[in-house]
Amino acid sequence: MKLDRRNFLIAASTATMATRIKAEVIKESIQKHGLADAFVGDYHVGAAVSTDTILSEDKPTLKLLEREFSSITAENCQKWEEVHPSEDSWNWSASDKFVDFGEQNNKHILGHALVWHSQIPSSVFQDKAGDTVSASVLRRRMENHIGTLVGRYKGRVHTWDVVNEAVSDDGYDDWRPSAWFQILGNRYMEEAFNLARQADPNAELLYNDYNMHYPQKREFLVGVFKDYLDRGVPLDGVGFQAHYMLDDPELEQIEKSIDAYSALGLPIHITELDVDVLPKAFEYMGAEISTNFEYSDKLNPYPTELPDILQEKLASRYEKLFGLFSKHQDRIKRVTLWGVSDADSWKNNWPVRGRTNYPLLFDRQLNPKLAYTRLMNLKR
Ligand code: 9MR
Repeated sequence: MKLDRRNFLIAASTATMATRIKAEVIKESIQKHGLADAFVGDYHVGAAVSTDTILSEDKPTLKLLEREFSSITAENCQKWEEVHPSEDSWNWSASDKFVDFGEQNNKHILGHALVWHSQIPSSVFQDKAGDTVSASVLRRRMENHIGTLVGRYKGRVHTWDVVNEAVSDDGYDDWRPSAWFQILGNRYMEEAFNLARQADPNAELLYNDYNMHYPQKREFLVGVFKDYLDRGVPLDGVGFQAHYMLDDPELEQIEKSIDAYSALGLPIHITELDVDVLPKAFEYMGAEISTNFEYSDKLNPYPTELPDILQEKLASRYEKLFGLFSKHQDRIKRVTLWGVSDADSWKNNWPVRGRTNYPLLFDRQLNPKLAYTRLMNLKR
């Protein structure tokens, strides 16, 4: 066909119409059936919710959460320094709203994180003179914190990340030498689980950590968990944070860890999934937030948009990850993304501040990315 002006206009408007119809079909199917609906037979699909989303009542993000996810995690608002900034003060505003939102929308609600070495006032570990507190004082403070926080949401928060990141980054085969460990010894962890169980006997209690695919970490934690289960420490499941890169870790490594932990009879929760698409700033692959690298343009190659080829790589990575999770759906209870859209991901600032990263399933305008469509297609 000769492409004169008239034919060109007809062809162009047909093409535009086709694109529009396609976009509308996708939009409609998204609105009726979100991601969590698509995976309903396999596991919960969740997202972390920021304090800002909750406090500013960010309608578009909340609507998207309602539609797409069946589970929500408190990204920051229940961390010690936010919810319990000093010994006698509690800040419930964001945390209460978060739980209310979850209940109103019938979500599976995740509390995060009761005992962690990070995001906790240093005064928790000190007396008024600034000296390190005794074990009994710290134990009392932990008791008060867990009892008050878990107690407040008894029967409402379904699952708690009880202890977060207790393993050392040095060799991954021993306890992290945190203030918790130094003052209470390794029993601080089981005490935290016992206290959480006392505060809400029906809540599900998890251990949560990054790099759960590392063999040394796996071996160390499998030993700890076996001992807990033998002695009746109330550990109900294992959280893999899953802060991944496009090509690291390999699926095989992740699968070995799924096998190892679930062989103990413990269900697995994928708790903080995201996929970093930017150049690696350094070899360390954890999520210890005190490490940070200096910004350079070389480390921030896509400040305005992600090239198609990487969009494709990201989609394929997500497809493979969810494929693996669904293969093990009898052992995996939940897959939670660490954030809703690329705009609110911590990955824009870690391990290098001020980069533009694209780690999640929704773009900065809250539109579904190619990775989202691929995941929906897995279930069509
Ligand atoms: O995403 C969280 C970010 O907004 C906070 O600034 C940071 C420090 O509180 O924590 C981030 O979430 C972390 C989570 O609580 C535990 N695992 C690692 C996550 C990424 O650092």
